[in-house]
Amino acid sequence: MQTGTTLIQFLTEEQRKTGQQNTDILELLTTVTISCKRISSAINEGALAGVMGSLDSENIQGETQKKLDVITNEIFLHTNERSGQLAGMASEEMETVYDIPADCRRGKYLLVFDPLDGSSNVDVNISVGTIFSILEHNKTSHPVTADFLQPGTRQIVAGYALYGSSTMLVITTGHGVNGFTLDRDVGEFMLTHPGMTIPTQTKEFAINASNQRFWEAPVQRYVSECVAGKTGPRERDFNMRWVASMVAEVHRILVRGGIFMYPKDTKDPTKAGKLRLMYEANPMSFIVEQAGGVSSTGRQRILNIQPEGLHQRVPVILGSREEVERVISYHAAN
Ligand code: AHM
Ligand code: MG
Repeated sequence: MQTGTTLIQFLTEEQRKTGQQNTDILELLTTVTISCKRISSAINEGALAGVMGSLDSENIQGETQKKLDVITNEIFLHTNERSGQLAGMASEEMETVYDIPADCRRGKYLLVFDPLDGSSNVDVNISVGTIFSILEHNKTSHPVTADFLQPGTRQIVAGYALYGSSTMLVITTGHGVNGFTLDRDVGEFMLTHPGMTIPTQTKEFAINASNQRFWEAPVQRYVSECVAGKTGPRERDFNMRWVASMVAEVHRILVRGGIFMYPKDTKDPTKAGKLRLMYEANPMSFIVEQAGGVSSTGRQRILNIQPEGLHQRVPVILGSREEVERVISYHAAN
């Protein structure tokens, strides 16, 4: 009988092969995956569970919170605080760091997450996701914000769950990228997409074109050349997609290639970009690089950025190597 490989079986075997045995991380990832399964159930029930719609509250970024933003944040906090492996957590939905309650065993890791990315899509039944990143906290002190502000190169694990037509979990521990699909009958994420790699070339780009008038010259040039297609300098036609769920866009790029851009623009000069470094750009950049892609602000490798704040925003240009390198070269030439 073909039984398949569960996520934890796969990671145990990966640790054996790489000689990096670490049962603490496996325990932590077990509770992270339980959180994602719980979120998947809440999203699947949708209106039946009375979880759709917005609240009157705003999060730290001044964005209206969806009921599910708050519910999924609570699920992530309260499932993972009992893992025994965490010193603290930080999330898109909380202004400050979350200390592990006194009655829970503490550990040496920090968990940073966006519990419901793309939440503007949730009421219209379009894919959303959860993004997470695990960092080390090798101190006995209770973590403060400064302990979280580690560059993306220091991530131990990064992953996302995609709540789409099926629920998937895609993860890297620094040894490539592997995808798992939730088998609801047995309640486990099963290996379905081993060794995911991003094709180096692509004919598909993703950007919110309604911001075009605010883009900088290098992005204007790149997109206008794509749109010109066969008749322009690229001499081939491109296709465009925009889901407005970064998890869904990155997943599409991992499966069939592409370039995703949320670049720096002049729409709000106080913001360096829209997406957040710690729990969106860094984990996705770790995954993209591990799959053979490139991730940059246009001027700097995202993983090298020294964070200055938990909710810092950065421009994001990621995906197929040849296209992202072209956009970087347009920035350099500017
Ligand atoms: P969120 O975390 O508040 O959902 O915001 C992040 C999302 C990304 O998933 C997506 O790429 C982007 O915002 C879409 O922004 P826009 O609505 O400007 O197109
Ligand atoms: Mg988000």
